[in-house]
This record gives sequence, C-alpha cells and structure tokens, in this order.
Amino acid sequence: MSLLFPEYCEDFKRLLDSVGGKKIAVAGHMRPDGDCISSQFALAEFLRQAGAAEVVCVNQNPVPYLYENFIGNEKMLDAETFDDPSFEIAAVDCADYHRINESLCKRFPEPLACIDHHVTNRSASKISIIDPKASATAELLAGLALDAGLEISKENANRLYMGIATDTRQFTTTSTRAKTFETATRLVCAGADSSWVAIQLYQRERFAKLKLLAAYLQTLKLHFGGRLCMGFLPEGVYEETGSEKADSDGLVDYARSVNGVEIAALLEPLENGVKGSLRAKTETYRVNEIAEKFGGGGHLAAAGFTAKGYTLETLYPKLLGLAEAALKNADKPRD
Ligand SMILES: [Mn+2]
Repeated sequence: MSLLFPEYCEDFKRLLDSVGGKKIAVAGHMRPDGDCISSQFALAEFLRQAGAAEVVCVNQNPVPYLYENFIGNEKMLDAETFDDPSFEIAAVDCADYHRINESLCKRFPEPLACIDHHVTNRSASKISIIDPKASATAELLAGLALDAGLEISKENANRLYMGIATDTRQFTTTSTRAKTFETATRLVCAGADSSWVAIQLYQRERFAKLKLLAAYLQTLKLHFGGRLCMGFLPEGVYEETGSEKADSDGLVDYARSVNGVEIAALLEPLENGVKGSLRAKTETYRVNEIAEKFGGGGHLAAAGFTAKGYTLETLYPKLLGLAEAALKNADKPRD
C-alpha cells in the first residue's frame, strides 16, 4: 500500500527512534476537543510501542464527557501540577505550545516533539511534524503510524477515527480530502467501528448541553444583510444550565448553518477577557487572520482566540468591524 505521508516518514521515524527508554508526557491544548484527546491517547500508545519507558498524557482540563469512552486504559494527568523533570514533552494538536498550560511550558521550555495541523503553528520543538493540509491531527498521526508499520489497536483505530470525524464535522469541512477518507478507510480496516463512534459522539447528548445551546441561540443576531451571525454565552450560563465549558464546542456551527450566513461567531466572557470562536462557510474568509488580531489562530475557515482585557461590550463592535472587512475582502475579484 502506498504511503499516506511520505514527506514526514523520516521525521516520525526520528521521533520513534528517540523515545526508546525515555519517559514522555504527551500534552494537548487546554479545553481539549475530540482531535486533541484522540491524538494524545493514540500517540501515547504508539510511543510505548516504540519502546518508551513510560508514557503519560497531560492536559490542563479533564477529558470532556463526550470522549470518556475513548479513554480506555489511559489516564489524563493535570498539566498544571505535572512537574516530573525526568519526562520530556510531546505536544499534539497545539497551534501554540503555550496553549497547553502556561506553568507547564515554563517547567518544560524545550518540547521534544510536536505533531499538529494548524497553519499558524510556529513550533520550536526538536522534532516538528506539522501538516496544515491534514484535516485533523488524528489524520496525520494515523497516517504516520500506518506508514511506520506500527500496530493500530482497535481502541486506537476508534480514537483516531473519532479525531478525524470530529475535526471534519463528520467529513464535511473544506479540509476533508481524499486522503482523509483513505486514512479513515484504513482505520476501519484496523478495527474502527464508525457506527459505535457516531453513537458515542452524537447519541449521548446531555440535556444540559441542549439548554446551553438554547441560551446561545437566544443571543444570535444577523449583521450585514444576514452574512454574519454572531451570538454569545451569557455570564453564568454554565451554572444556570448545569453544563460544562467543553459543551460550548460546536455551538458556533449552528450560527454558521443559517442560510446566507458566511461568517459565524460565538463569544464567551471570561474572567479577564473574551473567548471567541469563528467559523466561515468556506476558506475564502480567512477567519484565522481575525483571530490572530487577538493573539489567537487556527484555520482559514475555523479559528479561535482569547481577547485579553476585552469585555463583551468592547469586543462585539470591534469584531463587527473585522468581520465586515473580511466579508468585503472575500467579495473582491480574485486574480
Ligand atoms: Mn485538530
């Protein structure tokens, strides 16, 4: 069978060769999504296969409810308190190393490896494997493992399939390509059960999450003739609805789903700023450039940021201006 990621074979081999006898902590970004969780646990298993003496997974936040059935025998340790200096860090799905956890990054300033698919990644790791064309870190990692001839357990096949399915919104994003399906096919051949994964992800919704969605939907407003749809999560909404922060993942897609909407936004007030999620119908809008204005980043059609020092009241009009400019820019004829 042909290789899925021939251009990264060497680098991945270098990583596998370098972990023999070592202790590795596989880290992912805070408030992890499905791609992050699946890539962390899957890489942990691969590194053990490669001869690592001990592998643990660390994250600032616990595994969200939706992904609990993908934990298996793994454990997620708290990144904030993890301080064993005999470990080295391998980061996955992290556009920016600091998105793991500020204090962990200070304790481990020189990560061993980084595997990611964010276009804005400026990794300073010793081994960096970053492919912005990959639909998910899980797609890249699955391909690397298959290319390297590693054994893909049924558990890892389900995890990696889940990472791809979630980051591509069930194979519907613009980042979904032939190689995405090819990788998914190989995962199914390795034991991934697409219907089981779908039930875990989409048929276990908690009532509290629907309440959170309802609260977001209440705030939605259309701007610029219906081309921008923006809404927010009111302060205290998690307590009110009994939902958790990870439940906000995916809510912004409802705003984007409206007919005629080209850019969608979800804002969430934090203690010292506002978190924003941006989505566009196509990659033309480069919403990552809007996110970068607030120190964030992401993909051309899906990006996020935390605007420090802002409130909902100050950020909302600023974002309106930036979104308007992005819409105008997208209208310009291309050469
Ligand atoms: Mn991802």
